[in-house]
Amino acid sequence: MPRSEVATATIRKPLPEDLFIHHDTNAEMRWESVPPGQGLTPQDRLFVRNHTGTPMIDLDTWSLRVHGDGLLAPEGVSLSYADLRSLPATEVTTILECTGNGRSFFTDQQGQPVPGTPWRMGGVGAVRWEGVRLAEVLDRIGIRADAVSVLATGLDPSYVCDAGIDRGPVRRPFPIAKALGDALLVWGVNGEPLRPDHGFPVRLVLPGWVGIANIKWLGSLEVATTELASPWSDEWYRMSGGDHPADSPPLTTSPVRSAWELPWEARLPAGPLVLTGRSWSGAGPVTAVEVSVDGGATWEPAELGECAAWTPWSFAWPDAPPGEHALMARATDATGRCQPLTTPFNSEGYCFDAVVRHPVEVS
Ligand SMILES: Nc1nc2c(c(=O)[nH]1)N[C@H]1C(S)=C(S)[C@@H](COP(=O)(O)O)O[C@H]1N2
Ligand SMILES: [Mo]
Repeated sequence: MPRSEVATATIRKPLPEDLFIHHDTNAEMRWESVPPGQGLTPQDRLFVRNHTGTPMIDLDTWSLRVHGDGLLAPEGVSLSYADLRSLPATEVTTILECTGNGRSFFTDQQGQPVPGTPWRMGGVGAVRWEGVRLAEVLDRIGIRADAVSVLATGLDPSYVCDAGIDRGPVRRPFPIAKALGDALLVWGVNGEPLRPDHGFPVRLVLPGWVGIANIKWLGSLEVATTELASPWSDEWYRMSGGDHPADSPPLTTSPVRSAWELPWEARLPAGPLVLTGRSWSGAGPVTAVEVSVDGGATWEPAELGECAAWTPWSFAWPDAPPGEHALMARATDATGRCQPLTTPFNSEGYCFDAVVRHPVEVS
């Protein structure tokens, strides 16, 4: 469908102050609003990251164009919503997390100013997706053995950067191995239809990969026998600056991170406390979480709950003394990645995975 026919607003859903922190076209989830026992993040509580605005797409005129020289028939096909829904459906639970989640801590914790949305740790959620494996779709269409790259393009308006230059629609290529692996085209979230702000009618999901890889409002997929390019892979969403090499690859797997289910600058009563939080990783389940209440001098294991994309944990603080404290939680994932105490600088403030010092005042 022509992009010009799509009406947009920045974010459509209500963003109550007690659930969200507003950042321009984006909305961050407040961690203190997450009920400790809640495994999946409902759509009305999920963070929103929009480069432009949420388009309102008409299901009757929407179609997904799949084309490119990596197909057996390069002119490709257009798939309707009904076409996709007729394919075998599958469900997968993943973490959806913005690459810039935690960005504000580069400045606030490491004294390194970085541009971009100043997320604390709430640019993240856990979602059970319903959709079809992209491999099923490509298998039916027919791809060439030498196809290497797939470019996903959204139907939201073109992104005009600060300098006033039109960079075209939000889009990002990914390797054919991911397309034929666990990539999904999704239409459902936690048992309900995908809502406008999160990609209605169909969104790409690349499990474990940085938020930008999960293109919303999917309009086309180009399958190619050459590497495809986009500003969202080649200019942004790759490491630059600091000690990173100039040819750092586009970011893929999300880092390991943790959050306390507490307000930012929490006030707590003195005495015995049981505090909760969660840890997650793009590379696999979290295997251990340790907590420090003395600025990192000593660490104690947190008690882990059952992993559902992220791992809930609790920590008993038997004698929380009055005064100001920094709560610290560090997780290790199944691949052995452990949260460091500082994250090496990168100029866009991506992938802040260091242990956050969560301020609490006990009185
Ligand atoms: N078409 C399109 N897809 C997009 C974006 C966008 O602006 N346009 N933002 C990306 C980024 S940066 C993130 S973090 C996730 C956010 O998904 P959500 O808004 O559903 O939480 O969507 C990604 N997919
Ligand atoms: Mo993002």
